[in-house]
Amino acid sequence: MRPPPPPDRLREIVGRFRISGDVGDIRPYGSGHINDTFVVEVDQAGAPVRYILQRLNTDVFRDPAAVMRNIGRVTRHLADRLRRAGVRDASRRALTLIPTLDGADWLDEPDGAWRVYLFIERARTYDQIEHPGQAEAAARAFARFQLELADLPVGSLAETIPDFHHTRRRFEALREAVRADPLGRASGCRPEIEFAFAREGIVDTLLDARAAGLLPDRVTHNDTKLNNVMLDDATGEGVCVIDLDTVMPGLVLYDFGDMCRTATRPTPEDERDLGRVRMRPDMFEVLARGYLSAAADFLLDAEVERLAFSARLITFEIGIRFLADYLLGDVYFKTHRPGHNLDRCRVQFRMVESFEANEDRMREIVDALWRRAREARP
Ligand code: ADP
Ligand code: GN1
Ligand code: MG
Repeated sequence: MRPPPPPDRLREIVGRFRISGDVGDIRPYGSGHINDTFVVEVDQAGAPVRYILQRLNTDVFRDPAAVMRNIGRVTRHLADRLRRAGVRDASRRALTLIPTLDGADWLDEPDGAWRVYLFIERARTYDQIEHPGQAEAAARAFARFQLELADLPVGSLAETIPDFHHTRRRFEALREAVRADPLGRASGCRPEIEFAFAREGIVDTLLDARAAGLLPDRVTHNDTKLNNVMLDDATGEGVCVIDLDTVMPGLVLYDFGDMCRTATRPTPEDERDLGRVRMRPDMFEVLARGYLSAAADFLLDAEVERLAFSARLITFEIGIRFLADYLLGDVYFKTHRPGHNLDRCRVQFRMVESFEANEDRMREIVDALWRRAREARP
């Protein structure tokens, strides 16, 4: 992982974007696991204006030009749609890239790939769910996002991380990490390794269905955790989907599953008191309702049939990624304490158990909502 950039360097970078006014404080911001994010305060003729400055993690995103081409396409596509629809607060509803002095979408520098976005004001992200309305709002926003990108040709976007949701490859990567065990950590997490190995049977399920032509590739977000959508402070509505680095062709099921992973759990992702970790069926119900309210128009039966399962699969996949990273010495996800990735893995595995125990009920909920949505169709 790269050392944090010194303050002077941040100021110099900001100076190379088309930002007018007097630049004030630049501070680290947010709780993402991948990129370096900063808030930039600017005084524009007496009006306080904020921007988000980000250094893309190029260890994770090996082709930053491809990432930024995707993001340019997606943000412009969304902005065009919003403007055509006459939406007045369009710049709060889709991310807006600020160009560099040369008119580019980003800066390619030896210390990283830099970009600046307008700061979405009067809205915020949540690391953990506080009430069911947030699950519904977040799911509706992510579904709308899929819907609004449905007319963008799938082939027009690059795969920014190859095999990002290839659960089989993620599983084999874990097996390899356990075998290599470079830091001797495997002996301290045998129960977690056994938990993972005992569930190999699920890893090919969606891959097989996709290979059989049952599940279409669509433009999807691929990182739909709760803190990647901004909820309006006043209305609670999901105003803007953010963190677009992994928008690429994929299965809608990965997006739905990751919403369930993060928006049905009443604790942080790294909760140490595992007794508190569980999926809440009431949260799942409103989440599924919010998702189907916008996605029912384009989903296929084959996708809907797998919605409940997708929660368990994606939570397992992210759990084994945390476990593999712990074994390899915490080289991928940012960590803030010893054993952090193992704590995160334990929470995911606890959630997998909870999804397993509730899957029949989750299916019933989805079936009932889907029946109602189909009856309401013209
Ligand atoms: P990461 O890939 O590291 O998760 P994100 O793009 O999700 O990075 O940004 C990290 C956090 O910064 C988000 O969770 C959100 O709170 C905040 N953030 C990102 N973009 C904006 C924006 N345009 N306006 C306001 N806050 C933002
Ligand atoms: C990372 O960037 P962030 O923090 O939103 C990760 C996701 C994981 C998530 C787990 C590019 O998301 O895949 O699901 O952490 N992003 C990348 O919290 O690997
Ligand atoms: Mg994020």
